[in-house]
Amino acid sequence: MRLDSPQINIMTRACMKASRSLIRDFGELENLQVSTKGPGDFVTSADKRTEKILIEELQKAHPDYGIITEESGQINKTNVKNRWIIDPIDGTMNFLNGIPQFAISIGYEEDNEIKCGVIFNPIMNEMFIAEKGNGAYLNNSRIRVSNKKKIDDAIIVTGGPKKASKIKDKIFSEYIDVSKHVSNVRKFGSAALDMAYVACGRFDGYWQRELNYWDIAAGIIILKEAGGFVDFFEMSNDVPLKRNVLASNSNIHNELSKLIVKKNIE
Ligand code: 2AM
Ligand code: CA
Repeated sequence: MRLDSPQINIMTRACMKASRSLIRDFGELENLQVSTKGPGDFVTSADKRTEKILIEELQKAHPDYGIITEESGQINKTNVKNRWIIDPIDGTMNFLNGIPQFAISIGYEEDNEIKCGVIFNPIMNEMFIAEKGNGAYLNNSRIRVSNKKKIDDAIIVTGGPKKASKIKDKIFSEYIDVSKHVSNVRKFGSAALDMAYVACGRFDGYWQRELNYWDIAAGIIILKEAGGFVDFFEMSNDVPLKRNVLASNSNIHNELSKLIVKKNIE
């Protein structure tokens, strides 16, 4: 069985439509790498183009829903009951450098809880979808988190610090600590895909600080429905859209959490 509720259909249709222009733009980048202006401005407009298509498609179905997006901020702010959370290109730096590890991410939130999510890597043609209570899928197959039991054997993915981060040293020291206790740590550059990869067992766990809600909204439900655990640690109530995320299979969650959270409480 694959998910086919109205909400999921709206989200996947929007994703497919937006991905056509995104794939074209990704192809164009090859020519721009050699131009003097460089690809920076082009990527910004690819981001905006993709977001515009997503918003148009989602609004066609539900003009009244709230929308939180990376590029345009908030739309229909007063509707906080039903909201789409959109990241048009998650993994922008990969996209910019011609690395096919990026995705469109859309979460659907109802009464402050994420109910459905879609993460689509258009280059690999991999679509991760989930709906509360109905499981998580990669294309047509049900997915589950890995069954790895020992943290020493785990492959963990992470991201950051971003350039402007004020806690770079803390993040690097965390990276060293985790590296010492696990089989390997990787950095792939797309928070949405990192979470999706934990959901389908390619990685055993993931953590990252200083993310925005749109980076992870869809990933939250995909991970949960795949049997994973998701924590937001050391969150500040002043900045509700900012998140520190820790996600993994249930076997290693406690140990991974001890490595990261305990020693960083300020
Ligand atoms: P983005 O590609 O949409 O910017 C990379 O480690 C991951 O962190 C990506 O998912 C990236 O999303 C996200 N991220 C969020 N804020 C960032 C920032 N200021 N700089 C770099 N990556 C950021
Ligand atoms: Ca992002």
